[in-house]
Amino acid sequence: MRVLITGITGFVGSHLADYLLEKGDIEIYGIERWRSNTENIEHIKDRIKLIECDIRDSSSVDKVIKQVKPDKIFHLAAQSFVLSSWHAPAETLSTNIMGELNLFEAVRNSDSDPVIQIAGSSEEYGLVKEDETPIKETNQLRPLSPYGVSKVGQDMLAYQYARSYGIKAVVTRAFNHSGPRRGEVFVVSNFAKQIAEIEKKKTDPVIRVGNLEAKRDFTDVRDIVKAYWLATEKCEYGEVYNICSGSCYSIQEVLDMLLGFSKVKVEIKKDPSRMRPSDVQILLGDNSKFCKATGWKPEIPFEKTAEDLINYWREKL
Ligand code: A2R
Repeated sequence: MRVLITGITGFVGSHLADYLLEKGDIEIYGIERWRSNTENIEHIKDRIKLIECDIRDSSSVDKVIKQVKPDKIFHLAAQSFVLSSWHAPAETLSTNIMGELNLFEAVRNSDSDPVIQIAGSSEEYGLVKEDETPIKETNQLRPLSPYGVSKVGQDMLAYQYARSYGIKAVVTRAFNHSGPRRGEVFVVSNFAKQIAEIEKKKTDPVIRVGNLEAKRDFTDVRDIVKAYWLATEKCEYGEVYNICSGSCYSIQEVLDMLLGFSKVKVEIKKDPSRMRPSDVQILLGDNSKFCKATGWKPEIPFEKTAEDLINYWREKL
């Protein structure tokens, strides 16, 4: 089987490649840009094939599809950070929506008929009312960030291409996920890195934080990539599935958990630059549709994810 992973140099893409290599019998192709940081895939570089491609460039996406002839595509490439989307809304919308459009058009104009997993997000739900949790796939989408809007666009495009052209797209709406290699701009990883830096006396014992009240539903990235694989094996094309643990922690609780793995004494300081113009207060998902379709259930407790992440930063620093 030939699998193409867009975004293979990223957090989820690199874990997915690890998982598929372990499964065996799969040829793995990934795209990279000339300025991609390939640190996350350094350990597997001789076991995968990388092709240069920017998903915003339709002709290079065309070439990749014609060259690889994939049986499955995991479309993970994206401007993935919510906070950046406020500063770069046009880039977020164009990378995420136009990138997917380029991929679908390339598949449509080729002889390949791959199953395509599209990485949607819980951010699509945005404003969620008290009586709407745990959130089901049928919940109204009220995105509260340019990133959320871009993911709604990706989601709708997948639906339309599945219905109009029979593209075998499955949309996964993953809730928060974390683990080793998570980019330092993401909250859990950022706290873990700050703690590791304080332990190594690289900075003053002060942790800078944004909104600590927000509640999020966390899953380990290693469980998430298994779910993405199952989505391509067992889910219905043109359908959308929540992927989440079904329980949630406030960001304050996450910070306390991380601090519990360390002996440092710290001061907590609010940093206004980490606050968003509008924030989603609670994202707690209902994963029953996906679990029923695939038999998946998350196996790694969040305490383990948090501990592995802090150890990752200790080693990296
Ligand atoms: O920045 P790079 O060159 O290392 O590649 C990133 C890739 N990417 C692109 N690839 C091709 N053309 C582009 N214009 C382009 N822009 C970004 O997407 C990297 O390999 C990946 C993003 O990785 P992370 O930021 O670590 O995101 P993560 O957490 O792995 O998210 C995967 C998917 C995304 O669709 C998120 O929006 C969703 O899951 O949550």
